[in-house]
Amino acid sequence: MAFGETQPATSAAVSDFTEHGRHILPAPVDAEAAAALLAEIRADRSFGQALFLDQASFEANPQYTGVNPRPGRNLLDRFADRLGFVEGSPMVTGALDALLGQGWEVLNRKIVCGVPQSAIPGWVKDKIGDDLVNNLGPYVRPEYRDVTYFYGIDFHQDLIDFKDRDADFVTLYCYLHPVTRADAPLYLLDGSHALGATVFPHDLRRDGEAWLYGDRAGQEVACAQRILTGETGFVAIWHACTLHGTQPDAADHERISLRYLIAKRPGTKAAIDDLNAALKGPARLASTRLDLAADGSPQIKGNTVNRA
Ligand SMILES: O=C(O)CCC(=O)C(=O)O
Repeated sequence: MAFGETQPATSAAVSDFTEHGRHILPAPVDAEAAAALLAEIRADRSFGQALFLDQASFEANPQYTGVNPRPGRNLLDRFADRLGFVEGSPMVTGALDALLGQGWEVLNRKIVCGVPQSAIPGWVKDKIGDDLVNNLGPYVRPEYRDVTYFYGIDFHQDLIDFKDRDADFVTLYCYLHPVTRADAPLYLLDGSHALGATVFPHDLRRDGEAWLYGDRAGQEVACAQRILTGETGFVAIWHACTLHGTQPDAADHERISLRYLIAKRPGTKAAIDDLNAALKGPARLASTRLDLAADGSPQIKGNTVNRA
């Protein structure tokens, strides 16, 4: 899939990616269209406790994998004709053309919800504790798994879900309403992409306002933490090796965003290739994470981003 009309290359996207591993659009995309989409999503779904399984049903058959949106079960597909404000935005297509070359394709797109504490049943809170990846999919009723629900996620690279694949794709995130410090904004570590792909959980130490990030192979970079608060229609794009995460939503309402993964067309040459060739580490890994047991359940505690 491609977004349609392409635009002239935007070199700010490439220089931002080279230096920081991310590009933040200079202005929001159409905020009215974003708010209209949000209203339709909220009319379709209430993001309260009714999302969740009861404890007995969960315990009877815990499912830790296959709990995210997938083809045929993706609420955003219902709103496909409302996405022109992102997919047709010249700022978006220009940045993607510059980074990925023409003919890039959407690997997937979905709605992501930061669930507020008030909506999470006590038994779920007890279970997730200090887990690293609080994707609430396992605890959500199957019919609502057409959205990804988070209660925070530790610093990670989006390559985490793609073992044996090059970092030849980017993530695009769009806020559908204003996101303040209380609304689980993304925390992004500027320049962390430079070490290339490393295994989750990552080697991170706080150093004053910055983070020291190591690749466990002798290299270390100091990264500034950038908190992505933003207005309705705010869009950020980041490299698949850029560390980012969220703290639990502290507001009394959910945070709703759109998340796209967008890849270079196979066999083409683009700026992302030069960028990946200049990384100080690999652009792909055979094994991307160590935090899960064989059934997909979390087996490591000690979340870092919650201490940011
Ligand atoms: O929306 C969130 O809370 C986390 C999203 C995120 O980090 C991701 O989708 O990779």
